[in-house]
Amino acid sequence: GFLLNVLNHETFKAGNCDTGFIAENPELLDIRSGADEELRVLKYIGNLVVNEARGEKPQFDVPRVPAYEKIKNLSGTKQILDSKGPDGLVDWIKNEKKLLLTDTTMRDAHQSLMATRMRTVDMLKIAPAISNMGKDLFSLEMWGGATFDVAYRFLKESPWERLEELRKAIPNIMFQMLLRGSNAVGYKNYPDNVIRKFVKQSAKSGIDVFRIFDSLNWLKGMEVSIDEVLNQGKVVEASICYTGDILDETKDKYTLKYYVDMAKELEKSGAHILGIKDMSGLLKPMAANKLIKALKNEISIPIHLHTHDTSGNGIATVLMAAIADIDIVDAAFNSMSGLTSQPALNSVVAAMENTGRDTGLKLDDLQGISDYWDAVRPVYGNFESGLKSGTAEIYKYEIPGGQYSNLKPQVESFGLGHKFQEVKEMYKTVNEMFGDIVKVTPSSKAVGDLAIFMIQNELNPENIYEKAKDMDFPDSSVAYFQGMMGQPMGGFPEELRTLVLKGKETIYTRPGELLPDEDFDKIKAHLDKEFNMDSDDKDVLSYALYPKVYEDYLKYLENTGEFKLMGSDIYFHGLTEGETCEVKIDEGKLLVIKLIEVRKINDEGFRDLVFELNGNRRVINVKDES
Ligand code: 3PY
Ligand code: ZN
Repeated sequence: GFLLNVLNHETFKAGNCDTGFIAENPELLDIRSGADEELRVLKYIGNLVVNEARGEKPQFDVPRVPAYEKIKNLSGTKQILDSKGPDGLVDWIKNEKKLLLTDTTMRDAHQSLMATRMRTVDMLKIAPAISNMGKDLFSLEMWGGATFDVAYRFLKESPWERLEELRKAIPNIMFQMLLRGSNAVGYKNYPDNVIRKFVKQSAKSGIDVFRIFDSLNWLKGMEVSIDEVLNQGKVVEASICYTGDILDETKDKYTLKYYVDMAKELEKSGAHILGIKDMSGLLKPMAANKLIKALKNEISIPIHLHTHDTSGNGIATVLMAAIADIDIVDAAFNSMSGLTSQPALNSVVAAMENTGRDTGLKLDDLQGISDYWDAVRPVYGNFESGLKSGTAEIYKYEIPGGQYSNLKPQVESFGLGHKFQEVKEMYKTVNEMFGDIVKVTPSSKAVGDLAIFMIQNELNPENIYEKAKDMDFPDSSVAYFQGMMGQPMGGFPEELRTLVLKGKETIYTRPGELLPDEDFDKIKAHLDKEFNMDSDDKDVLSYALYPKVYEDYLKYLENTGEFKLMGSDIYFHGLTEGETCEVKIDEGKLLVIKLIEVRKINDEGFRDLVFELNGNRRVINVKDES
């Protein structure tokens, strides 16, 4: 690479270099920013063109950052928290008449609409505008949930870098994450020292508000994370996961009393804010009004509502909660809202204008940001679920928004695409077989995986005990019945537990009490040796949470490259013949790439691709996998 860099350098070509030339141009010695890096980019695009996009590339609008006036000394909820601490922040919330808003676009909205695929570049570009025009937002939910894992697994980028870069770009609005209690940002319980280290590092990297939940509403599963967030001096938003329907008097499991009792327990645990996490959008408008009113009478900490718009009733739920004096609600910029995502933020702002609970946010400003996301979204179209309208059947199926957008591809990957409706019916059936449980990551995954397994093997609640006697159940079913996701209210159904576990034991204590501490020094030594790196706490944590995913990510960077600055239209769709694009490979390093021609496949199954790169002709060959 080095020689090519030098040979291609303008000064060298012009014959103007003396012995100081290399010393003055040290970047030429940097292999990763040289011709090797250029080749990696061409290979990445070439592979997309030949093997994925297959010449069909839609036309995309360029997402435009709206014009705004830079405000000097921007100050927002972040400064309130930093100067007054969580208790001071709580006092401030209590004195606010405004309906406070959290924007979820950079976390739950894309998790629920486009399988969590939004890339950091698309967030960073709009971040300064959000910092200015969204300065009166309560918080931005922009991390946690599935975003951690998907960043490494599918986007090949670091979630930590996303957090830290956004933090720099938005210094004034609180950052909020979704933390799955003892499951952190994963699908299983982790040792306590992993949970504590993860919380500590997340706080250090920029998270202010931790929305903590347990997938079975089991308080013990939240204890360690709550305690560690308190240790870090950050905001504990302890959450109840809402399921069922408190308006239905014939149901006696998830009643108003159940939620009020849990809220009181969470307040006692030291929570600064109570979260109501309506992950599937089951909280009907009148139920929201009733629930918030009751909670307002029984607890004194502020309340923050999170819902999904799957039924189409989301805005009504938000407004009925506002009437009942909810303090904070979640919403997403309009172009990223609705359906399995959150209710529409701009519309909520409009609805509250000139009322006692006016949000103080400016609609014109918000429109500019929404327009930006509107242009970003089509690039991710392949990851959308195809749901076109709100659906009231969600009240029957009780599938979380984030899972809904993933379930279809998951079902398709088993070759059961034509049986999606049956899988949804089976999801409901499995929930009943489990004894009607709270369904949210990871308990929802246990239900979903078993539903698919049952359809796949033609099982039903009647024949399963005979027919599946010798079958290995999905890992998530086994983990669930082993008690590794915690304890469900009402216990495990005995016959099903025995069938699934086949002699394995169930634990009835907190898994963290039994799991041995993670050996972080050992992980560091392993990473440093295997990957020739000087790993830091973030690397070590990523490995502790997802060893295989993290190693695959590191190997990908080594073997294929890092394309985090490449525009998403190119990253997902490549180029068509005759098209030119600019690819940033480093700050201030731009490649202008034109795809001239895709040649016919040769006898070895390769195709030559002719590019022009910064004006120079380059031919690479790519194996055609079709
Ligand atoms: C998550 O855990 O990622 C969720 O969004 C659950 O609703
Ligand atoms: Zn959600």
